[in-house]
Amino acid sequence: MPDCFKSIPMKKLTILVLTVFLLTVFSFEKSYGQSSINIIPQPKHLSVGHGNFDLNEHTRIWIVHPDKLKFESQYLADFIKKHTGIKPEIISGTKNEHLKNVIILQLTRKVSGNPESYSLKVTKKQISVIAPASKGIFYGIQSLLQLLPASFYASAHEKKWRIPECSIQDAPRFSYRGMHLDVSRHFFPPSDIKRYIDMLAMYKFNTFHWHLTDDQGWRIEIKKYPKLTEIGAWRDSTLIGRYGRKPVRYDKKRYGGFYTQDEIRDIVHYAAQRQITIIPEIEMPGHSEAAMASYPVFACTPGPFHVATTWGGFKDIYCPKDTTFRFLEEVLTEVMGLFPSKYIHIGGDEVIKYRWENSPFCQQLIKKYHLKNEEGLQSWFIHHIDKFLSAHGRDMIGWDEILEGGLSPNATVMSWRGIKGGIEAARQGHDVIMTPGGYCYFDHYQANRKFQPLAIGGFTTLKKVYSYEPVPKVLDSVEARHILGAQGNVWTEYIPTFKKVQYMTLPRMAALAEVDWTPAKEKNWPDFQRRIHEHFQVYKALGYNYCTGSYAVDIMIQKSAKSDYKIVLSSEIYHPDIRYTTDGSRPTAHSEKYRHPFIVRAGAKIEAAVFVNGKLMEEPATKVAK
Ligand code: TNX
Repeated sequence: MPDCFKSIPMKKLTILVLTVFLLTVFSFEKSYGQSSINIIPQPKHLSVGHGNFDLNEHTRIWIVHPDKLKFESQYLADFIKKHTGIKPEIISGTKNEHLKNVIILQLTRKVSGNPESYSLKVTKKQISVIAPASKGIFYGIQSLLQLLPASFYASAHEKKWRIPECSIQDAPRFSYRGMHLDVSRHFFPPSDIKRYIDMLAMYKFNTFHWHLTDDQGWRIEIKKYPKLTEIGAWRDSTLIGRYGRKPVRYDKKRYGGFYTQDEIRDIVHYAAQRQITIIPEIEMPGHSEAAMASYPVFACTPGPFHVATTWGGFKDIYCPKDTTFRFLEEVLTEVMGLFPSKYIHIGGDEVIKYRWENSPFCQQLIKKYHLKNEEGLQSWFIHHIDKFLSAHGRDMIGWDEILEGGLSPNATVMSWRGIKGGIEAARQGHDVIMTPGGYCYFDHYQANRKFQPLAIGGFTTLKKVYSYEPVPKVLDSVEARHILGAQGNVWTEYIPTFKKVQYMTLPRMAALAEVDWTPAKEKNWPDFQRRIHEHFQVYKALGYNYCTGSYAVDIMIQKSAKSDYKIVLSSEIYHPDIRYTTDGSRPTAHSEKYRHPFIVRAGAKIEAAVFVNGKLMEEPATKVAK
């Protein structure tokens, strides 16, 4: 026995040794366990056990009442069947604690809980998903499916899978967790929309904001106004390359498409089963060129107008005449008939006021109603629509421009031009959905543009999305309650295919899912990096296109001693092979490999870059220690 222990009595020593042993085992379990679980978004409470539940040909799904959780149990059974060939039997009856090899889906009697909350328990004998409502059960199933390894998703038709023992208590931080898709600039058929909804469901988003109309195409069938899709859904040509680049070139190909009302009903139902509400957006008074081309009588000038073939803003917008309002109300009536969503989005963004400024009719309206100017007229327009929607039991959402000239009483604001609009609206007591360009625009570049497919601009990396905090610091606790959550926007000017939609949204939507779901203090970037790396394997197995992220190296310089500096290198990439130099020379695949922080003298010039299989992935980063 070492001398230092000789003075300790035997009993105390035994306790000490035992404690050290247990602590070692416990911490090993914890880190081992955590690193085998890759759920995104990170659950609120998660603890990991030792063993596994074996999913095999004898596994059954157990629901207590045969008439409840029908969809959820079938969804789970179908998912397992699709990827393994195993067809779990669905049985029902009173829950039995002793039953082995079952996955129990159970609604609690406690109806007061958050309907989106759930608990998931995996033991060797049973898996149970318990929740106050089907929403929670569905999210519990999503977490359960993420406990399976990526190889499960590759549909290898293996018949035995291990699910790690664990216990999860979970509920979302925000009630609004959204993803948007613009189907006007480019059209995606119903089958793609359903794949998109599948992606949202995987990450527990509960809202799909469907941008259905814009200058470049009207995409929703309206029975009373058939020209909206006969004319408005088709453009003669599409701009090639970036907007503003000279010489301007067009592809001269007719392009378009729209969703029939039957298709829309089917998609709304598909989404609802997956606990996703679809918010339709019908743009007004701007972004309406396709509607003007279909029905020029609702414009301020006689036309004719054309469905836009290029991007950017257009000056022909709805003229606020009685007949225009009748038209919009009739359109919205059909829209409300198709979408049960409490919210209806009416756009309201980027209204070019030129026609209103030059229209005697509009100027007279401004005088008649003592409006300040065209902004006042915009506000008056939006108020009218707000009143109409409210009278029909719906709530209006608009982009933050609807703040101009006074906000409508029932409006919810989508803050996209930074966070100012959101702050202002919350202070006025309005609900807000945060979607600031710098964090939530997934049409932006996500890595160095030199190495990326064409995008609109910007630079919104995965790490930046992950770092987003939706509640602005300046709000007090009462105002902060108006922040319902955050949404990712996917404008499709430069996204012509669904494969590219996936590339632009994966993995950024996973980062946003964690922003929306996980308590801020539970967010952990290095752990997210590990988990998203595992999700990449799932994407591969599912055939999803995705971006591996930014390969840029971040050089952090900290003063350590008098003329010494500590250098810390990092990258968005999980376990990157970073090579560096300290003499200003360009790093190669054979330069010093970065393993841990190192010390340099003042004046050292650090250059560092990530290599994959010896290939330089992005321009080296450079910084001088000073
Ligand atoms: C602004 S965000 C728009 C869209 C464009 C987008 C491109 C918003 C409310 N309006 O019409 O597609 O920028 O990023």
